Amino acid sequence: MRAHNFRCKRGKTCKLNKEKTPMCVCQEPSACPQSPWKLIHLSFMQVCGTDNVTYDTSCELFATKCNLEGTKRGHRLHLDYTGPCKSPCMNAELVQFPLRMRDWLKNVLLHLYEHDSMSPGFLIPKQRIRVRKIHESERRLHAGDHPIELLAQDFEKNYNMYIYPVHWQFAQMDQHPSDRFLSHSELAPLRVPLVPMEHCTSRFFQECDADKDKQVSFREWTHCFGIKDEDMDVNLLF
Ligand SMILES: [Ca+2]
Ligand SMILES: [Ca+2]
Repeated sequence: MRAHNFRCKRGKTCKLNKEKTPMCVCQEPSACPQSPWKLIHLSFMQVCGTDNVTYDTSCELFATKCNLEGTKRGHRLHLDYTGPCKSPCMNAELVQFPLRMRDWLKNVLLHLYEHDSMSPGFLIPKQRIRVRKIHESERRLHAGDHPIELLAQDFEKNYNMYIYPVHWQFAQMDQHPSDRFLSHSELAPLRVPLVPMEHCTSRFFQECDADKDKQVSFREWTHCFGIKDEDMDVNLLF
């Protein structure tokens, strides 16, 4: 293989050995290209790792992970979100997280439904029928920044409206592969829209993984959002 079309995975860099054969070796974090912003003290390139350490660039994070290969710390280290690490998630915020997220999921679906009514293509027919029921309900809590008490109250009163959104989000993410388990990388796309609450996202999903097998099963997911066992329905995933 020629050196110029040889690619290494993140955290590794290409070196030629004595036989002039290219090989991938761990990159030295200090050899990562410097963020151009560092000079003016901005944090656009910074990322926060699951170890709650701010890295100047994602290159530094992946190089660090590579150098820790085979260790527990290395195995656990992933890119958590872009930007410097936020303050740790407090217990009181953690309790609020599923309430806010449940409400947010419901509103995402309702928005999709409204767009879909104007120009179809956002939802498949089965989904449209399910969301129509939520949309038609007179009692729905309108999108907005509601106090936690109101969100908790609404969940009790209108519990049925939240069942499908929780299923829908699971199915959206469970695609690589579709095995009814969410891996860390399947959960990753959810971090982006959750920016304002992101400092609780990791802790929430860590605690969601009740049996600590590093995957969030369908059951663990629905439990985390307060969906009862009898309302878990694999048919809603399609
Ligand atoms: Ca999966
Ligand atoms: Ca699990």
